[in-house]
Amino acid sequence: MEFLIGKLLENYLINTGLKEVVEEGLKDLGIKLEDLYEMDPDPGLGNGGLGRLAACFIDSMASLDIAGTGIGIRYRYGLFRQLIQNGYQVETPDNWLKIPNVWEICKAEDARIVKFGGNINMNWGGDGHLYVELEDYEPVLAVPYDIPVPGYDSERVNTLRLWSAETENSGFDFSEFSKGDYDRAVENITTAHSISNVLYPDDSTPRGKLLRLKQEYFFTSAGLQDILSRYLKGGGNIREFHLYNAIQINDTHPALAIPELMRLLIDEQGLGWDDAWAITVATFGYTNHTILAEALEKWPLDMFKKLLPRIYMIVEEINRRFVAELSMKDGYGFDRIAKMSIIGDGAVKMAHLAIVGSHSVNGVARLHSDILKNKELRNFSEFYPGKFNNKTNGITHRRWLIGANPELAGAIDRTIGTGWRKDPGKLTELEKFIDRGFSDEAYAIKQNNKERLAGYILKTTEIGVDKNSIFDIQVKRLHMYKRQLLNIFGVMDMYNRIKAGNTSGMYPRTVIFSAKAFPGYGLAKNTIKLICTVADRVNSDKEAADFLRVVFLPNYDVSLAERMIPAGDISEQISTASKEASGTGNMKFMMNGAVTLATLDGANVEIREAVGDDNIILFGLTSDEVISYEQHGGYDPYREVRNDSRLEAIISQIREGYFGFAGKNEFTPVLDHLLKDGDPYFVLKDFDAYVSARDKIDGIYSDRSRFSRMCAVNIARSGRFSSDNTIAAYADDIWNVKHR
Ligand code: 26V
Repeated sequence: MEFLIGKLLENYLINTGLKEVVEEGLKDLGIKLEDLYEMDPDPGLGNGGLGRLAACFIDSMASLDIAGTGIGIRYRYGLFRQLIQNGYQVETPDNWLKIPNVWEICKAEDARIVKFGGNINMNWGGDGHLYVELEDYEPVLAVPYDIPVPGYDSERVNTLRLWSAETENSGFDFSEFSKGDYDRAVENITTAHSISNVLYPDDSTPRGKLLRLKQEYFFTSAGLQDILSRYLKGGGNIREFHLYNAIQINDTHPALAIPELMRLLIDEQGLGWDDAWAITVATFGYTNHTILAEALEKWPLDMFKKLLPRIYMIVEEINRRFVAELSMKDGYGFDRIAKMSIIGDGAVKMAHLAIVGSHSVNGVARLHSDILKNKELRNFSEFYPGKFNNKTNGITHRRWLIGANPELAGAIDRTIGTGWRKDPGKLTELEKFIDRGFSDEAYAIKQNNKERLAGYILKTTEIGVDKNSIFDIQVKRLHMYKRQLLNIFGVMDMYNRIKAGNTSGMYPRTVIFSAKAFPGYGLAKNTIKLICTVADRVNSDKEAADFLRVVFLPNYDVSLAERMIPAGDISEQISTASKEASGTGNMKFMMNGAVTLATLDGANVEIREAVGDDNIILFGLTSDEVISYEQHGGYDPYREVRNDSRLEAIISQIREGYFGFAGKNEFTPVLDHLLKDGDPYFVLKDFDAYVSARDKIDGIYSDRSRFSRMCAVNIARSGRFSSDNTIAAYADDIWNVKHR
């Protein structure tokens, strides 16, 4: 449901190998390629890591010569544009299609009808087959727009097919128009269009929820109809569908594809249930991207039934058979079955549907997959041994190294040749050159990138920063579990030390944040305001100028990530252990030679394994410790504060407005979260360890050769996090498809 593809022109030039020739040609015309890049829109058709992962994956599939299509929605408005006004996040629409998108091709001839609502008409044919038809439904026309996805140094060009919601026969109601009701005359058009209007509308209201469910069925139904009809047109035998088609569902957002394929096989192709089910399960794989309970999709039964009556019938039957199967086995009593049921507590549980309807269920980093298997989804992994597996995420080195950091890519070419561009595993060949000039060269390049970022910071925020300070960067969605709050607490402590004249061993530091908060997530927005408030105070204090600068860059998106990541010295990956499924920003920073400051969470665990304890800075509770606290009702944050005078100072400073605030009790939400609500993400508990880890960095950074060596080791060992490896593993283990 999300593809956060970023700007395309440069990616196209890199993958087709045309960059140099185009650059030369444009030079003759007096045009700079960079100026063209500026004009290319950055389609924000995703929220964060999940959507960006999908974009890296389609790049890797094309580059590994795997025939594959990305299926999504052509949102009229992408994720909101974020402004920061007086320290507050303000959301404005991202009207990215204002200028026509030159990279898309409308394939009107491939349009499909998606049916909502209606009544079911059933009758038994003389052949013993139950014929089911939908009547009086609301038809919505799904029109595909294709975006080409060329592989790197490959003949293959795959497709990202994004569906737009429109109406059949223009949808204009002439009789209403003639009666003079002009609003009614276009009502159908407006209702249909609203389906592909915006990415993830707020689903906290019943109306918003319904719209999201509509979006999910809209693109899965259109996508599945498309896949099936192409297969049949190409002469495929329906009973061998699963041998030639693999469908990977990216989180549960497209999980309706499972009952939709059942519907198509049974109602339209005339297959019996058992055959259809065998084909369906063999076709689907499901990737889980989070264990946070609030992000697990559950649809209220009445809404589901009304919007998708035939799909609901099929889900009920899938569940009936699943529950019957469970009850045949020893050890599956009423309680356990109730917990595993697809339908329960008045809702359809999409994760359960996805697990039952797929032959593979994977997490996105080893730790995450282990937690799924042994804890969150234990009931299922015991019932389906062998279904559960891990596929650690990856990133495309083409965008995140070759594209985002051309100077570093050039230095790597000069050091080990260009073979790594096609096979990023070869980056390990850098290892023997680290102490023979490569680490110095990479350090110098980082300084240039920092200088460029400093220019951007000055231009956008009017804050002057020093490229010789440590660039300590945290960029990702704003979420309490990601703990931007821990970072800003560390900053406040550093500031207090400066004010107390206690600066021995302190190295100048620029702490940089960028993050969007979900519009309805009050605590996250309160955290942004706190960061901006602290930044204002620190940056306007001459006494702090030599040691500390704090920057919040507005509107984090793929393009801003490409500017920031190559300029990072320290990559902040500080989520509460067990909460971040994988993280992929951590890999992007590593590949660009930043040192990770990390908890043992998500893929940080595997980054540590790759670089060794000497080349990463670890701190904080482990996931086992966090889980154990959670099982014993948490811990006492008040005690933590009482025992640490630094925390006491910070908490009372925030409360009393020492850093400034607009109104009284401005930061009550954050303070209540930490104290009254028991600090569910262990910010106060990990504070001491975090501050010590940051102090340790000061010592390391001031030893320039040691630090640049660490950075170079990170670059050299980052190849294993190329999404080419991840995709090769999906292809081998789940899709059973050959690749380059
Ligand atoms: C769920 C919902 C439900 C309500 C509407 C908004 C919304 C938005 C997103 C989600 C699913 C969130 C899952 C997710 O984004 N997981 C991230 O996936 C990344 C790629 O695997 C991974 O690196 C991150 O650690 C993980 O948080």
